This record gives sequence, structure tokens and C-alpha cells, in this order.
Amino acid sequence: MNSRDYIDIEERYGAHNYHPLDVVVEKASGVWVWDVDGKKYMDCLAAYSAVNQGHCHPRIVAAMREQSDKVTLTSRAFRNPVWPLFARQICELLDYEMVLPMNSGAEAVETAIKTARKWGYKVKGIPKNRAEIIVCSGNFHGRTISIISFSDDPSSFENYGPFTPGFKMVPFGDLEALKNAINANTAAFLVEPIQGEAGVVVPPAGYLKGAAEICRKNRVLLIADEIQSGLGRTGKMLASEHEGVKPDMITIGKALSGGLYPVSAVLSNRDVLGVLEPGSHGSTYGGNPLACAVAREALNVLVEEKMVENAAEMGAYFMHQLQALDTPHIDFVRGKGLWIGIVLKKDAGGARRFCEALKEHGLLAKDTHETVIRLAPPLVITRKEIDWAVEKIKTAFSSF
Ligand code: IF1
Repeated sequence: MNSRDYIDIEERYGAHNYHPLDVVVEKASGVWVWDVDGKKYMDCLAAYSAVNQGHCHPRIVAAMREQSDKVTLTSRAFRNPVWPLFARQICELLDYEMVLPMNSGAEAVETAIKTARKWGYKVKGIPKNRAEIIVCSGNFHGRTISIISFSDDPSSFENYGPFTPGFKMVPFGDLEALKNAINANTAAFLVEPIQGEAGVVVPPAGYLKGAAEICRKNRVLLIADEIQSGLGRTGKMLASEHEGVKPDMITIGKALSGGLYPVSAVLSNRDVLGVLEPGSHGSTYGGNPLACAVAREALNVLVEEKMVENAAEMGAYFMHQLQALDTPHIDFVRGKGLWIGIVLKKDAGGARRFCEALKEHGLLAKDTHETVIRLAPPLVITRKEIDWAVEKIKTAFSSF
């Protein structure tokens, strides 16, 4: 069968909750993928930063294979020898006292919300069911009913009401608005250090630091959603580090497994995560030995192969090369590390058609919000591969 055959079957039987590019990826390694017709592409999306370590990283694959032959799932009704080692490793790596393991990013965000509310009641003394959490305009934190309840993107929340109460929205980047939104019932402020889905939107310098100060002064938990921005994507282990901020709580996911398995987690200190007692939260697969073995090795390769440092160096190079492009279609280029948004001019005709053209030239990227082409290759990308990508972008853009 060829690509068309697979696409026809998918269109017939699969729910149409996505509009993917017509590329049927059969094999992947590093920054490269091959479709069922044998055509080779550079993956500049990395599954929305879940494949930071490069596709099918051999060490992570080996760790998964090895654990698969031992035990994969016991549920948390029993214990296993891998979860404690993962817990210690990730707490030491990210400098937190406790971690709660989940599977998807949305589950980690839901866990963070539940924990913040419970901390609000048990520790801060907010009256029952009155806890408020502040979020930002342009946010993307997942697709569960509670999370889309505080989205301002109609494509995320339209026709899914009624919505979960207890959330207030402030403009992303606006410290005054944050200060004015806080009251005695505010339990937390949930924010992406850099907004991904909004189109790699970097807030004004000092914003996260200012937010951390406002939260500290008002005894509000600062929760950084690092599910996409974390684990090296921006050239630091966590994007919060660019501002020297240590959030009270963080959510991570995606690259936590290097793209081999759904693994997410919430990290905080004992005075926050300690509010959860046995039976008050959980998940069948959360913290399973297979997930933990994969995550342990995914973190090992991230550190040992200096992928965070490479993201900083290659990101700066990629950004510089893109900003030097001589094309009438680009309004400006923004981002941090290997997380770049090419913002097209309004009259460029929309980012989707540029992504279609890039695909024809062997480069896979994703558009967002009409005018932005998101570039987020695996963090293992080399200078030579970036030069190749820039050439393709130049050629594809000149075809318009
Ligand atoms: C889709 C977007 C990106 C996330 C942040 C939590 C989650 C995500 C900052 C939830 C997930 C994914 C979801 C995926 C596409 C992708 C995405 F376009 F949807 F918005 F990356 F920008 N916090 N983002 O970025 O994690 O439950 O998916 O594991 O839903 O289409 P998840």
C-alpha cells in the first residue's frame, strides 16, 4: 500500500479531530523520518516537543525493551523498583522535593489544579469550593473539560460546555492585571513560561520573575506548565530558568519519555504535594515501571549527550539564519532555543500552505494560528542539518 491507501483508510475509519499533512511516517531516526513511499523528511515539529532526544533514540528504545521483559504495570496498589529511582532522579535533576507521576500532559495539569485547590483549602485556608486559579489569555494546557474551561480559543472550547468554574483570565505578559486579579481566594497562577500553541510567544523580559514576586507576596502558588517548554527545548532544562525563577510547582510531559511512551509528572515541594493523602488522587498507569524506565533513560540521554546545551547553541544559529532570510513573506521570527515561530505577514496567504510547500521540499513543520510556522526540531540537530533546513525554507518560500 502507498500513502494514499493509508490516508483513505484513516479518513474513513478515524475521527476527523485533526487535519494532518498527507505524510504517512513509517520510520524515524534522529531528526529524520521516512514515509511509506520511502521519501525522507526532516521533522521540525518533534511531535510538539515530545521527541527532543531524536526519534527512536537507541538508548531509550533499549531501556524500554529491557523493562518490557521484566514487568510493565502493577498499578500503584503494589510497589516496583523503578518508580522510586525515577522519583529520586527527577526530583534531584529539577530540584524539587516531591513528584506525582501521570501519563498525559493534560492529566499532569489536572493534577496540578487539584493539588493547588487542595493546598488552598488545607494550607492557605480558602473557604471550601471558593478557590480561584488565574490563567493567561492565549493559553494551551490540554483538552480536558476543566482545562478547556479556561481556554480563550473557540476551537478548544466551542460546544463543550457547561464549563468548570473557578478560573480567572488575565492578559499574558501583563503583571498589573495579574496583581489586580489576585484576591484572598486565589490559590494559584498557572502559566506557560513561553506560550507554544499561541505561536511560540515569549513574554516581555522580567514577566515570569515579576509574576513569581507577585505570587510570593500574595501567597499564591506559581505553577509553570513546562510540558512543551521544558526538558531542553528553550536551551535551558526548564524555560523558567531563563528568568531565574523556581516555580512552586511545574508540570512536565512530552519529552519526559523521548517520544516512546506517555509519561508526565507534577513536581513541587512537600508543603504542597504533601496535601495529597492515599486514595485522594491516582491513575492506573501513573508511575508504572515501563514508563519510569523509559523516562529515566530519556533524562539520562538529555543530560549526558548535552542536548540542552546543543539546543541553546543550535537555536541561536537557526534563529540567526532565519532572521537573515530575504523573503517578503516573513513579518518576524521569534522564539527561544530550538523553539522558533516564523510569523508570516497577514498577506502571505496563511501558514498552512507554506507548511504544505515545505513538505514538498522534505521539511515537516506545523502551522498555528493561521500565520505562524512553528519550528521545533529534535534537540540533537546539527549545524549542517540546520543549513539544510534553511536552504529548504528559502526554496519553498521563493515558490510563493
Ligand atoms: C493536541 C497544541 C502544542 C501543551 C502544554 C499541556 C499539554 C500540551 C503547554 C497537554 C499539549 C499538544 C497537544 C496536541 C498538540 C500539542 C499542542 F497544538 F495542542 F497546542 F504542543 F502546542 N501543556 N500540546 O503544549 O499535553 O495531554 O497532549 O499530553 O491536542 O493537538 P497532552
